[in-house]
Amino acid sequence: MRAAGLNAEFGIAGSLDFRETEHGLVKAVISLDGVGGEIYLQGAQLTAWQRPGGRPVLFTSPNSAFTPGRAIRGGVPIIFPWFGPNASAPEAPQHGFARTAPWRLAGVEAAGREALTMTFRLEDGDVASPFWPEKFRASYSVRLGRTLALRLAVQNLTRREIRFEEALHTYFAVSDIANVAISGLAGATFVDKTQAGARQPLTADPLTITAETDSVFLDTHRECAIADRGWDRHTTIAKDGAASTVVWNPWAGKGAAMADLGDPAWRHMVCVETGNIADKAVRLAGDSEHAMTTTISVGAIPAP
Ligand code: TA6
Repeated sequence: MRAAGLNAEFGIAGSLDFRETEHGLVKAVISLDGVGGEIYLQGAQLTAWQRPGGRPVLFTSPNSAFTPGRAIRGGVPIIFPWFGPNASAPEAPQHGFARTAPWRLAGVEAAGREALTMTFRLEDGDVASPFWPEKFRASYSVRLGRTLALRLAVQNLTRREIRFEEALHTYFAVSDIANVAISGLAGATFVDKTQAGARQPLTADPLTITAETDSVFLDTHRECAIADRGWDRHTTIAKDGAASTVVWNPWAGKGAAMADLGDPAWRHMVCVETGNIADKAVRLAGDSEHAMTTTISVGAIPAP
C-alpha cells in the first residue's frame, strides 16, 4: 500500500505520517512528545529512534542506499530465516529475505503521545522464496516510546518442524567506537568470524573494540549494555526468547571499503544484535509459534 492509502487508514495527525521517498520506498514518520522515529515498510525496518532531548540512539549510514530491493545500512534490519550466507544456497541473499521484503502494516496503537506501537506482517506468499519454501506467518511489532520494544514472532503454518535463524541486527549510534565498552558477555563462548569461526570464551570484561570485530555469542541470555563515555550514554539491551548475541564493527579496512558505510561512518556505529543463530537456530514444531523480544533503554552511565 502506498503512502496515501496508509495515511487514510493508519495516519494520526501530528503523530504518524506516511511518506513516499524519492527512490520509491514508503516510510512512516513518527513524532510524539519528544520521541521520534522512522520505519520503512520495506523490511519493516526501523531506521531512526530519538528520545526527548537526546541524540539518535540508532545509527543509519549517511551513505546507505534507500532503493527497493537493497538492504538499508542501519537501524534494525530483520534477519530471517537465515543468518549470514545460506549454507545450502550460495546464490541466496545474505541474511535472508525479510529485510528487503514488502511487510504489510497490520495495526497501529497509540498510547496518547507517549508511545506508538506498529505491527507488521509477512507471510510465505509475500516472498515465495525458493531458498526457504516453508509456510509461515511473521509478525513484528515496534513500540516506540522512551524505551524501544521490538517483538518478532514466527508462526509455523505447516504440520511438521521447521528450522530458521533470526536476528534483530541493531545498529547503535556511538560517539566513536574507541569510546565504547560492552558488558554482559564476559565468559560466554563466541564464534569469531574474523578468525575462521574459531570458538573461544570472551575473557575481556567489558568488551572493547580495537579491531574488526564479528563475534557470534551463541548461548547468552543475559542483558547486555553499551557504555559510551564520549556521550555519557548507557544503552541497555534486554532480551527474551533469544539465545544469541552478535557484536560487529567492520573497522577501518572493511568499513571504508563498504560503499554504503565508508570512513568515518564506520567509527560511529556498533551492532549488538539479538537472535537465534547457528547451534541456537529455532526448531519450531508444526502449528506453533516462537517469539523473540528485545527492549532497549537509554540513560547516563551509572556512577562506579
Ligand atoms: O552481524 C554481523 C554480520 O554477519 C557481518 O559478518 C557483516 O556481514 C554484517 O553482518 C553486515 O552484513 P550485510 O549483509 O548487511 O552487509
